[in-house]
Amino acid sequence: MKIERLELALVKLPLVHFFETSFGRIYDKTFIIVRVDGGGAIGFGECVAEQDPYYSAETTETAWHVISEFIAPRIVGVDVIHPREVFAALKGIRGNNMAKAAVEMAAWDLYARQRGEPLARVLGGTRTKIASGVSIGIQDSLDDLAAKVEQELAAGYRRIKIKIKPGWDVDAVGMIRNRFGSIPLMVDANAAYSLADADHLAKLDRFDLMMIEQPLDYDDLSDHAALQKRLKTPICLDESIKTVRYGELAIAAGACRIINIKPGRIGGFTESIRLHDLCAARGVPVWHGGMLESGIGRAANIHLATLPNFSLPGDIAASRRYFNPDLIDPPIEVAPDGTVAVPDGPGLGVAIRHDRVERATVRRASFAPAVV
Ligand code: OSB
Ligand code: MG
Repeated sequence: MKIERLELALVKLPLVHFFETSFGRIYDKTFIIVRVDGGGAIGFGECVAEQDPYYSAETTETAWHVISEFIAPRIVGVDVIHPREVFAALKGIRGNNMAKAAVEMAAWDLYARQRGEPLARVLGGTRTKIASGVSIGIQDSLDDLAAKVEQELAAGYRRIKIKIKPGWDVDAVGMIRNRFGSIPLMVDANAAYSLADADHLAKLDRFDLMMIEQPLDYDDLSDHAALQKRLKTPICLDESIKTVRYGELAIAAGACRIINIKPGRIGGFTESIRLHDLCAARGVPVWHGGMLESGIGRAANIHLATLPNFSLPGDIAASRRYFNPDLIDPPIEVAPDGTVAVPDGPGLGVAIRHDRVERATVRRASFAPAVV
């Protein structure tokens, strides 16, 4: 397989509803779409780096820089036998996993389309539908939160996750338990607490949550291990699991009992499969995270989530919660039973509306091998 050309588009889209986490509120999303051409086929990838370095150190601009200056020269025009070699071929570039993943996942899509097979199949997945959960941001009031929870339960989602931060935690969870009973419920703190808050976080134990996601620092493992000893609620790590190696260390340290896999965070599909397999071997369940992706990145997530150890509902919800219209048509829908069907066409298996991508594009770049 050879990538003959690589193109980048920086796109900006308004969100249907603002999204607020412990690190801030956003009203729109700016992200990079990667296109790779080879052997008469085209593959697409979406970079999950955000505009600001608040979830992770990477931003859309660092990803643009690293792909343009360092990844494209190592990948474009070079023979790689299989997309699983792409991450290893980028070993000389430290970190920058979101930039690497966007290109690696586009290469997987290209490979699958060249073979005429759905991405799920080439990744080794087996499911034809996946269980879907929602991530509900911090709202302006508990009444607004209650209205959101009601709406998402009515849509069929199989679990509710709410974002928490100091001042928006125990009362919000208590309100949901009071009004909605024993629904599958979890919280995500996006690193908003410290170990000094352990007694406060232990107040969540009585609500029988599925898990608490990333309560402590984005870079931490050892404080999470100490916290897990003091909590009944399982800890799930997101931000802290930057690589497969960190996943291994976190499990060994007892820093978490569950892991959130986002291919962007750990460098793409190949590394995600390695982490998935490692967790399966250690008896640690995983679920697929989300980064408010457009239909392009969302479809990629759906395919990966067909692997067997994705045994908990993921943050892979319907397009209409994020963008209207989405960059794909038809959009991703959730069925009344809270599942999302896996597209069965070649590659990502969704129809990209290139006119909409075009209209949302604020900058582009193109890379081809130098002509000799
Ligand atoms: O922590 O999982 C997170 C969105 C942006 C950055 C970080 C996170 C999230 C979400 C959204 O929770 C999940 C979704 O795509 O619905
Ligand atoms: Mg998270």
